[in-house]
Amino acid sequence: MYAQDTIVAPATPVGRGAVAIVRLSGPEAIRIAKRLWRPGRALDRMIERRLYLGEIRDPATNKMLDRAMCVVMPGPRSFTGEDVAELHCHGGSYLVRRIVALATAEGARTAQPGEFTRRAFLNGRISLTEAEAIADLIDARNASALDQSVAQMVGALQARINCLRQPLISIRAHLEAEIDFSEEDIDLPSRDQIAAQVRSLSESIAGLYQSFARGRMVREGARAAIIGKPNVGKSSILNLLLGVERAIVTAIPGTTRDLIEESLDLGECSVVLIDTAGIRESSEEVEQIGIRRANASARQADLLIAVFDSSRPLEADDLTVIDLARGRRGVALLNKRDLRQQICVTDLQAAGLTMPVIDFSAVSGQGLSECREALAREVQQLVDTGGNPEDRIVISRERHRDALGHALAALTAAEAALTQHMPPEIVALEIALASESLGSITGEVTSEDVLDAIFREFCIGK
Ligand SMILES: Nc1nc2c(ncn2[C@@H]2O[C@H](COP(=O)(O)OP(=O)(O)O)[C@@H](O)[C@H]2O)c(=O)[nH]1
Ligand SMILES: [Mg+2]
Repeated sequence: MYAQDTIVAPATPVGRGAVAIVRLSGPEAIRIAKRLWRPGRALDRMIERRLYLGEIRDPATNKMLDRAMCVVMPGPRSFTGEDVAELHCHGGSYLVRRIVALATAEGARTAQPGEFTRRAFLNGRISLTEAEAIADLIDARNASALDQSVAQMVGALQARINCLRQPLISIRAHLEAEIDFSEEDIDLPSRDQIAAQVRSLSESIAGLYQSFARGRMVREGARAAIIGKPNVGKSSILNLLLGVERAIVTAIPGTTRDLIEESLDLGECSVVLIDTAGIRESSEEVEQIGIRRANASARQADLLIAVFDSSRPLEADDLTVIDLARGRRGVALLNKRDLRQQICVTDLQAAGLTMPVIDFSAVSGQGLSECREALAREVQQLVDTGGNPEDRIVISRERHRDALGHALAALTAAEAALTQHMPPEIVALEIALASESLGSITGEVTSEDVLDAIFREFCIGK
C-alpha cells in the first residue's frame, strides 16, 4: 500500500522553544532512536509509552548533543500504527535539524507533510474525516472552530455518514436479491417502499449538504465585506479592527483598488474582513475594476459592514451602498463622529437603511467594542442551528460537499429509475454510486489523488 520505510520529522514548529520533539515512525524507528539516544541499551528494558531521561549523541563521534527524553510506542498501538519513537530535546532549531540529520544518516527518510497522519489512516487507526479534523483543530482560531473540529475528531461526522450509508447498503442488497432470485417467491420491499426510503435519505443528505455554509463559516470565519463610498474611512476601520496598519489610508479618494482580506478573531468566532474599493461612479479604468470587485464581494459576503461619513451630507453613492445593504446581515458604521456632525442615524434610516447603526470613529476608536460585539452576534446568528441536535453535525470542506452532491444526484437518478419501473440493475447501480460517494467522505472508498490532496495541507511532522 505504501513504502514500509522509516520516516522522521520534527513534530514541533521550527524556531526557539523550551522543548522540541523529533518523531520517528516505521520498522526502524526504535533501532534508530537507540543509536542516537543513550543509554540506548536501556531501550530494551524501557516500559512502552513512558518517558526516560538520557543523552543524545552523534553515533559517529560519540559527541553529546543534548540531554533529552525518549519514549517508544511499538505498533500497532501507536498514532501511525507502526513502531514510533520520540526524542524530546531542547527546542533549538539547529539542534533539531542536527538530530533529524543523524536519524536520516541512520536510514530514516524525512517525512512529507502529513505523512504520519496518512500512515495512521492507511493503517486503519483513523478515518479520513478524523484526519481532516486534526488539521482543522491545529488551525482552529476560536472557540466554535475548536468545538467543531473536536466533534469531527471524535467521530460525529463519520457516524452520521455511516448512518446514511448503511440503509443504502441494505437497499442494494435487496435489489441484488431481486436480480438474483427474480423467479423465486421471496419477501422483498416493494418499489414504492424503496422509493420512499431513497427520498427520505435524500432529504437527510440534502440537510447535511446545506450545513456546508455554516461549517465553512465556523472553520474559516464568516466573510464580511466593508463597503462604502470612497474616503468614508473603510481602510481606517479595517486597520483599527485588526490593530495593524494593513491597508493604505490616505485623504485621496480611490486609494484602495484591490481587495484586502484579513482574518479577525472575535473569541467565539472569526470573520474574514474584506476591504474594498469605494463604491462610486468612476471613469478611471483600474478603479472601475476595483469597484466591480467591491460589488461582487459585497454580493458574495456573508456579512456587510456598510460605512458612512457622518461629517458630510448623504450623496447618491451612499444611496447605492444602502441599496446593496438592503435585506442583508451586518452592521452600519456612521464614521468620523469625532468631526462636526452633518448626518445622524435617522437620516440613514430615512434613506432606507435597515441594518443596526453604530456611531463610530476610526480616529478616536469610538464604537469599536460595540462593532466587535455586533459582528460576533451576527456571525453567531448565521451559524446558529436552532437547537436541532442533528443539525449540529456539519461539513466544512468542499470535498465533503462535492461528495454529498454526487450522492444526491445518484439518489435522484435512482428514484427516477424506480418510479419509471426500470430494471433493478439500473437502480442498484445508482444506489452503489451514492453509497460510494458517501464512503469517500470517511475514507471507506478512496483514491491516491484524494489522499494526496488532503495530506498536502498538513504541516511537516504531523
Ligand atoms: N477625522 C476622521 N478622519 C477619518 C476617520 N476615518 C478615516 N478618516 C480619514 O479619512 C480619509 C480616508 O480614509 P480611508 O480609510 O482611506 O477611507 P476609504 O477610502 O473609505 O478606505 C483619511 O484621510 C483618513 O485619515 C475618522 O473616524 N475621523
Ligand atoms: Mg480604502
